Amino acid sequence: MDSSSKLSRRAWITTASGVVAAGLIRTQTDAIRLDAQEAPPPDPTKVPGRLVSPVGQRAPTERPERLLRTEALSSSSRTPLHELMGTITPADLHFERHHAGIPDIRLENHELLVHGMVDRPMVFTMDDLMRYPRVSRIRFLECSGNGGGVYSRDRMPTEVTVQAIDGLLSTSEWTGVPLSTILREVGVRDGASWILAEGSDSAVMSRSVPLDLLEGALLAFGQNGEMIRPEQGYPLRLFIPGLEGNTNVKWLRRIEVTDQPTHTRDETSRYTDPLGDGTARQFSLVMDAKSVITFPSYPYVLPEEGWWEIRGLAWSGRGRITRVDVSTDGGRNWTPAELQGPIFPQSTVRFRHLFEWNGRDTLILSRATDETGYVQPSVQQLWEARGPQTSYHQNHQRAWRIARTGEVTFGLGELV
Ligand SMILES: Nc1nc2c(c(=O)[nH]1)N[C@H]1C(S)=C(S)[C@@H](COP(=O)(O)O)O[C@H]1N2
Ligand SMILES: [Mo]
Repeated sequence: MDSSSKLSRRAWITTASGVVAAGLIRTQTDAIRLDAQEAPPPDPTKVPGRLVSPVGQRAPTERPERLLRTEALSSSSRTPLHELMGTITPADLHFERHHAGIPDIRLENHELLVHGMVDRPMVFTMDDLMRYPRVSRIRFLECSGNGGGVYSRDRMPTEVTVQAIDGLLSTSEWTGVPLSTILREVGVRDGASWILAEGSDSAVMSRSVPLDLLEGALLAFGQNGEMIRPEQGYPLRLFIPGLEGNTNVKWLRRIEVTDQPTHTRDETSRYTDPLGDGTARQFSLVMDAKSVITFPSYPYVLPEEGWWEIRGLAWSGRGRITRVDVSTDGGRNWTPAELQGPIFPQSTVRFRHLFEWNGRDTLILSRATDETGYVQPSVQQLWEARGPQTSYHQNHQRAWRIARTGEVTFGLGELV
């Protein structure tokens, strides 16, 4: 590419909406960041550096237009998984999903009511809650609607990013008070088996969760070292490791202990899975094991053949990931990838696999296995289990095609 087309492309980027631009400018691999460069700065050893500042910022040459949550104007925004490293999602890139906007809540006014089948119904201020012993846990959060765009046989996209497909996934270090501590304070009565959790947004989003899935649950107010962000539920959210995103009620204001599910609007009108045999299942709350390749993926272009590192993320709501296999021949042969430790339960794990691209048309896939022995299914296996239409829990294997030109596109359609 000559420098004038670089310049004009840059001019276009600054005027177009960041969302569109982020999708269009990626014609280089992440190894080669040539475009959108300013004139070179002076020798940094010869001029004084910038002074300290109260809040840090990203390097301008990291092209901040890439580090955007897309679909920022709808009711969800997605994490740019293909632009991130390691496992932790920067808090400002955590995906967002809300049913009626982000409420404006002040710490000093927020209260949590815990009542129902308990000995001592109690109201907790944030000061009360923040005085209890805390824990911090690195855990993923995934919307069960994630991946919805790549399930239908008739509609397999090709020019689509991993962000657009699976960006309703993020991982943070969450800090809070174990829910079990607060349930001990109020004294759960014999016979209780569920809770109802309710948010103070204008959707008054509420979900029922069985007590026996709440073992690791947190009343969370911290995210990656700072107070949880408004988008993530400031000042308090229920965080239930491994369960579908929707049960992680944000802006949490009420927990009612019950002996049955409440069947709220949010759990009857949505979040139910049709099964292949014509029945449906409700309360399929645990997120099944899944993996995605984040590099190479659309819109990267491999500039030459040779050794390349396939990189991605794997996670399971049922515990630890024990194994990720990678195929570089469309799913015929599989090789174990390297897993980056430490591996936490219900957290994303970074996997890496070196492969030598021979310049031919290549279809790459990944397949996760968790500590229960569950193996991420192929799309055919999932269709068989769940039928042709389902809106949630589409955790089947994904594929990327590397064309002879080095261009990478979503490749699942070639296998079905
Ligand atoms: N009160 C409330 N809690 C909520 C929601 C909501 O709209 N209101 N959305 C849910 C859904 S569908 C998901 S996937 C997660 C998203 O959490 P995040 O926005 O922090 O990523 O929050 C859940 N908790
Ligand atoms: Mo969700």
